[in-house]
Amino acid sequence: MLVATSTKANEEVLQRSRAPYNSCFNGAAPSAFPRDREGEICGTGKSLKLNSGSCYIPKDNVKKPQGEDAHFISQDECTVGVADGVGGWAKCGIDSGEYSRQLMSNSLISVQNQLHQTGSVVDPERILSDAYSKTKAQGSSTACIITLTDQQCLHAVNVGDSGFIIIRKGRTVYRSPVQQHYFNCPYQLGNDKKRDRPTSAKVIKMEVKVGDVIVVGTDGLFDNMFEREIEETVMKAAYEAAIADDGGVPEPREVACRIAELALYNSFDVHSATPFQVESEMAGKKHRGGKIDDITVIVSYVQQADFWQGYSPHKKNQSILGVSGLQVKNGTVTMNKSMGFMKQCAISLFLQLVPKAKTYT
Ligand SMILES: [Mn+2]
Repeated sequence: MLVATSTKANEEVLQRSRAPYNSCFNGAAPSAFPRDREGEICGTGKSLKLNSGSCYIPKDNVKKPQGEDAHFISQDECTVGVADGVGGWAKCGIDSGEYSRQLMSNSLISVQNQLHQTGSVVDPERILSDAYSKTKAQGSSTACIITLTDQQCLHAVNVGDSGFIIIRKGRTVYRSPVQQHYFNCPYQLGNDKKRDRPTSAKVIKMEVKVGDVIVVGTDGLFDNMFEREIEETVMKAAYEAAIADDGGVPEPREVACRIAELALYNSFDVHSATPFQVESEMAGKKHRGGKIDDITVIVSYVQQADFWQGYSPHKKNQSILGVSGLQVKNGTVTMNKSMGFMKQCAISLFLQLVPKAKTYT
């Protein structure tokens, strides 16, 4: 038996590992929010669900306290959406936030209408075209809508530079492509002739696995955080919750807030490199550090629909970290000696987090 004890050193390591680029997750890592039967893929006929939570930090503006981003979560229909009203309209006295908010509330109405009509099927392409045709506000907006289908695949539509990543076992395995006309001018939905239409949306169909973490955001997130920083924030939230709460799982909302707060921090940092700085350089423009913007983050876990049913709290705790045979109890991580590859990865990960851990064999 090998035991890693949670100590003050552990806390210090977690603190230190907050620095960007100082990755403590080298090599394969276990899924952050693993489930029993981890790795189950779509199309197997087993029912999956999305468990989602969000955080929105509008940029500081007394005249527009709501900012220009908008989003929705339909927990029951496993559907989420984000939109980012294009800021350039402010020059003409138009608040694009009005457009993005209408677009998202019309999207949510469309989800409910579709459900009423079809029983269970939610089609993001239809949501977007429905919502677009009903949105009459002035302005324009990017949009990204994601649903988990009955076939347990992720089905998404994306217009512009909002988007999502899929994190599997601590690594980004997919990132939705950005659509832009030119640097810093994303595809955008709007009613005037110069804007794009829902038919311009990139349609994405992806298989997902139990334990995947989907991070959806506006450019306020993706311009200020590299994928590696998002991955590490997700994994750290998972491990800290596991250690602090006897095997607990952080709420998706809590993880979304941690990501958004780091994006906010980076947005004010004029010294560190950011994705926006890299993009600017590639476009031949000079920009240092982060980009101050509205920041929207939605975090969705892919879970078994019946995951919590029939689980005693004890069993629930055992299943944390997606590695059966690994338990967190009273701040102590216990692992079985005869373990497979993934379990070994979990051990090495924990030993990096807890370098002074006592080990027993
Ligand atoms: Mn933005």
